Amino acid sequence: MIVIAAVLLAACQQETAKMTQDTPPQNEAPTQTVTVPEVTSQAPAAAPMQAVQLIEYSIRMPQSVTAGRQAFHVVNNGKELHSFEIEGNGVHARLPSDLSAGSESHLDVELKPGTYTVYCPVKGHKERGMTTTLTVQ
Ligand SMILES: [Cu+2]
Repeated sequence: MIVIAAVLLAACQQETAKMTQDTPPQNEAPTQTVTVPEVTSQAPAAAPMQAVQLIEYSIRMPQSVTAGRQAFHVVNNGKELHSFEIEGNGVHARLPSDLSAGSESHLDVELKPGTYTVYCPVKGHKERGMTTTLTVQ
């Protein structure tokens, strides 16, 4: 009797699982409609994503990007604390907080054509090689 009840329950749960699998698309649709305008207002032109890797002691990233809004996706692949700062042509932006090993963050910057200096602002790291030049075209 318990077995049957369990089987019935399992069958019932499967049915519920199927139901919930079928349901999300319908549920997601209104949520997406609500979310999209919010995202759009934050990133008007869907800024291109630039991957940045921080290690001891260098910064791996594209040497040139196109002008406009750029989204830097910064990952600390090193063992020490690192950060990401970009400076030039009146722009001076930095990650809101330093990144511990393995963590990542984003920095959105509006860049005009020109040359920018990118470096790790953690003490002594720039001098050890965590600096590079970014050309914006
Ligand atoms: Cu560093």
